[in-house]
Amino acid sequence: MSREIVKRYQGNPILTADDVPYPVATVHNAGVAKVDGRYVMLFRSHRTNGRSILGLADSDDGFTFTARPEPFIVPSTDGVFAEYEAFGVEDARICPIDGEYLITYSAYSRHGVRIGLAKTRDFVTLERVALISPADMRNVVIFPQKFDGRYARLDRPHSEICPWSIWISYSPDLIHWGDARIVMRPVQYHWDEMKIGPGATPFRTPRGWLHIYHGVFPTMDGSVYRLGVALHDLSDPATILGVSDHWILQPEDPWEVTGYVHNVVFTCGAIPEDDGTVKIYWGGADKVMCVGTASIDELVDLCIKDARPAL
Ligand code: M1P
Repeated sequence: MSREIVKRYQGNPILTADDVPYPVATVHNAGVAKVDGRYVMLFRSHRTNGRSILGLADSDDGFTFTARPEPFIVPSTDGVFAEYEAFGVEDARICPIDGEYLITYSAYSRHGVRIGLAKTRDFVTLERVALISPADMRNVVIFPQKFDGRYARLDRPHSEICPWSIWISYSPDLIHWGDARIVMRPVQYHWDEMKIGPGATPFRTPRGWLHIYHGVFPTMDGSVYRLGVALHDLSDPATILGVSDHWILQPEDPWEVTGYVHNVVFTCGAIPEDDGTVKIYWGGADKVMCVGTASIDELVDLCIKDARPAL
């Protein structure tokens, strides 16, 4: 089924460690933006010490990417960012809003993992804004629109009582976040029963905000990471209109089944196109980058016509 919903690009994988002109062991989990008609990919790479950095690659068509000569985001050496990024920066998401690009990323240190926020206008210079979560938070995506004057984000706190669910919170200034509530939980004995997490930056459709997320199922052979899809109300993103009962993509190609971490497809970016399709980008087995296309209408239909409970 997943092969029919997301059509894999025949040239996958589209970017690997061999394509990067500095030493890295992996290329995966990239945020993607369309900038003046060109595609910019902000990909994660493990260095050979196991810690991660973020690099850039550019493309005219969204399929063929060329990596830039230097990494774009490496652990900071300044002040509070240096303290909380010492173990690496991971899994960036890009949100285009108000003429600039907000970048959320996981910041790792001996204090745990939390979310950093940076911004750029041109993907040449970068300004770090703030660390915007406490520890034990990964996978934050910001909606590319304000709601009643506030920014909104999907985030992924974790607790023993309610493991790895998707929450929403709001901010007047991108720095201070609150008014948090849960919007979506894993479903017991379902393909996403172990954990779920925000994936690609949500994008607007006539019927709602489409959010492609990841869900994890535990097996005797390790965890399987798949992608699913949820639809949020256009004016109130805390309201979920539907979550597809089915996954839309699962590890099938050899570079998704075997790699740095086996059986993983993991998205941080998707680009809606004018022809009614969306390009979905995913890391394969935490080692390579892949892309596929899907019909936006079909994804929305899946959320509405064959839904599982959100909570
Ligand atoms: O190895 C699979 C993924 O595991 C983590 O994702 P999550 O926190 O949602 O379980 C992350 O380390 C992610 O980068 C990785 O792809």
